[in-house]
This record gives sequence, C-alpha cells and structure tokens, in this order.
Amino acid sequence: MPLKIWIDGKLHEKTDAKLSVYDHGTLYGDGVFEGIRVYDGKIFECEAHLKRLFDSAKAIRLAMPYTAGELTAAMEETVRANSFNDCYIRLVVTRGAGYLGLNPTKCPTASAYIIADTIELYSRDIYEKGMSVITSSIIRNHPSAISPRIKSLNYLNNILAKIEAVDAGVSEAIMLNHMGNVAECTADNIFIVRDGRVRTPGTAEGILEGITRGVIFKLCARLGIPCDECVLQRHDLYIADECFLTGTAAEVIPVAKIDGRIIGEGKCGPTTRRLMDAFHKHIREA
Ligand code: PXG
Repeated sequence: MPLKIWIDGKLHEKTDAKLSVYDHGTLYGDGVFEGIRVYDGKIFECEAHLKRLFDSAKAIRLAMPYTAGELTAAMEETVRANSFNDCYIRLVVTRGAGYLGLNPTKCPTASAYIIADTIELYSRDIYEKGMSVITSSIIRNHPSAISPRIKSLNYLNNILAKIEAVDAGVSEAIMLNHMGNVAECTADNIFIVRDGRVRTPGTAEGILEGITRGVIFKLCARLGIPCDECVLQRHDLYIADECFLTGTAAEVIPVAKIDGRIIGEGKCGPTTRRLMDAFHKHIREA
C-alpha cells in the first residue's frame, strides 16, 4: 500500500504529495523540521519535539500555521492512515510558496507536511561492539551565524561532515565548534564517561539540544549517575572511559573507536549499557 503523506490538512498518496517549486523551503532551506519516533503507536517525547519546533520557528521568524494540538492530531492521523505501530515521523514546516527573491514577507502562508515511514536502523551488532567515528574537518556552524539550536532545513554544515564520515568508511563524524571544542555529530549528540561521570557539551558550544540527550539527563538523575554539561576537547574524547551518541534514529549507541583510537575497552562500556537498558525500559513505559 503506498504511503500517505499529510500536507496542510489533507492526506495524499506518496506519488501525489507535492510542494510548489517556489516554496522557500526548497529555494532557500527556509524552514524548520523535527524527526520523531513512534513506539508502540505512541509519539515519543511529542511535547518536547513540538516545543523545539516552535522555538526553531520563532528563531527564524516563521509564523507557525498550526497549533501544537493541531500538529499532534495531524501526526496521529498520518500514523493511523499508514497503519504503523513503530515508525519515524518527519514533520516539516516551510516558509511556503513565494517568489524568486529572499524576502520572506512575500510568502503569505507557511506550509506543513508530515511523513510517517520506516526508519533506517544501525545493525544490532554495532550496539554491542560500538561504532567507529571520525572527527570532521568541517567546523559546526558558528552560533552567531546560524545557531545550531535551530533545527532548520539547511543541513549543509552537517552533510559536509557526513561526507567525510562516508569517505572514511564510518557512520558518524564528530564536529568541533569554532573554538575547537567538541560540539556534536552530524545527527547525534555526543557524551563521554570519565571516572564515573557522564559529560556532554553544553548549549553554549553550539549544538542542537537533542531530545534524546534530554532523556539521558533524566535517566542519569533517576539512576544516580552524575551527569554534567562541560567543555570537551578532542583530547577528552581520546582519553574517555566510554563514549556514546544519542539521537532519534540511533537512540543510545556506544562508540568504540575515534580517529582510529580505541576508546576505553573498545566496546560498549558498563555505564553506556546501563543507560541503553534504561532508555529501552523508558520507551516501553512512556
Ligand atoms: N544533533 C543534530 C545536528 C541533529 O540533527 C541530534 C543532534 C539529536 O537530536 P534528537 O532530538 O534526535 O535526540 C540531531 C537529530 C535524519 C534524522 O533523518 C536526523 C536527526 C534525527 C532524526 C533523523 O537524518 N537529527
């Protein structure tokens, strides 16, 4: 059965789901989005994702065309129409159709669309053995230019780093910020464990405040694992006891190798394992 895509209040078959070529989302990357998981028919961290979407829209001065309640209902409708129990939702809001010029005030109405689809997952093996990653030569967007806190439709910064990962034969690349500190990966946040403490770069380092990252903060508090935001240099990664990545697609995934160097024991470490188990328990109970 072909997928049904929600566009501005109507469901369309995938082949008929179309946007204007004058939409500033495609002309300029002028829009915002969210990637969200559905587990057992329930939208995971729905409120947190919508909050981030509305914050991103506010940051680019995009008037949201729907309320959070309307978007929640639309996502639920799209998941139901496609008979999914577990899936991935891409919720996109674009500036809408305008003219061939930058001025966003000439785009009278923003557009929203929702895709519910299956998600490409990493193999089970990687969650045991850990992932190999590299640090990228591409510096994360300067927070004073386009803040990485905005989940915008312009992902070129991340895509350039992802190309380096692909060239190196690994799945993710760590991006440093304009000060040379660790920021995040192309589509994941990064954490280390050192002397029993979980640490991750703070917002001021120029990162997307991942929803999964937020869940890890809550789980650490619940499990009594000390967890803080701090400045991390590449050196801190290399000497870490454990390293893991978090994201909607990856969930919690251990890192075994960075730039060819073995991290800790070179496999999923005990604290990472605890957090992975707690994360899966949390999903089932959410
Ligand atoms: N940093 C960046 C730059 C991201 O794009 C994360 C961190 C993790 O955030 P969440 O909220 O997911 O914990 C992301 C998330 C995709 C895809 O299809 C990308 C993301 C999430 C889901 C799917 O490429 N990026």
